[in-house]
Amino acid sequence: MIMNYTKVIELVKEAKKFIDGQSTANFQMKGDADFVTIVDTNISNFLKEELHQLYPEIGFFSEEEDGQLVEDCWILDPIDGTTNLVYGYNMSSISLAHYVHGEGVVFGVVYNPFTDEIFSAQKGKGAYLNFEKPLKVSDRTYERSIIEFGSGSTHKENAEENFKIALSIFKDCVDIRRICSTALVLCFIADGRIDGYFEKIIKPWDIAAGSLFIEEAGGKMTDYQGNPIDFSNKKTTIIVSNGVVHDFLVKKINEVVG
Ligand code: LIP
Repeated sequence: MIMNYTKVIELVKEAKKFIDGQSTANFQMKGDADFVTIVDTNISNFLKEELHQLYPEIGFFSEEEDGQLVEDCWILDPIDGTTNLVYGYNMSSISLAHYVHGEGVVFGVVYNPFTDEIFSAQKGKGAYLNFEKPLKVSDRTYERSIIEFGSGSTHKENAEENFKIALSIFKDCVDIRRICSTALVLCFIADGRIDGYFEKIIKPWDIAAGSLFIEEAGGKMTDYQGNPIDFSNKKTTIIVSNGVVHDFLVKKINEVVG
């Protein structure tokens, strides 16, 4: 099948219209500290419909429905960083990947509607910011690194473990960041802005598109044990890095997790 990914990226950009002018008060709770906005639902419905019209044979696996990973499918997070959106923090993204069984993620786009930055990649063809700037991870060692971590706001039972790991890493690196849109975090690592990230529970739609940027930009992504990520697993642990600090993160995490 010949894919027109340029058209797909245009659709993702068009979805910004569902964010513009929305009140930050327009949201519902899915659970403790877990929000779903009308924006998530509208973007999900819009992209699902448009992509289905373009490619009816490609399946759909997204945050707002309880689907499964199928042989050939789109993996969508309509808004990654929903809490940020609800609070007007202006750090959220739309994340879309095309996954093909046996090949993995073959295309990804992450769009930050607040900065108009578009991160995109096709497997084996490099990853780019705004179609021009090639993405490349940093070469910083852990002593010079900045590390993001997911606090797990919807799983407070893991708070002690998460913050113990973060404290241990914080003492050895330059600083810790909390961007809080994992899709954007992966873009930032791929673009060399920060150097690593870990989170105890992450979903496939948060990381699918970004995983291709990490691969194309020379970084590394594994679970806490150092194994490759399985996108059919709806709750995986994750470590992403510039490659240089990966062993440091695996070691620090497993000293705590044991
Ligand atoms: C969120 C992430 C955030 C991560 C949370 C959550 P949502 O996604 O992007 O960075 O720490 O675990 O998954 O729910 O805003 O799409």
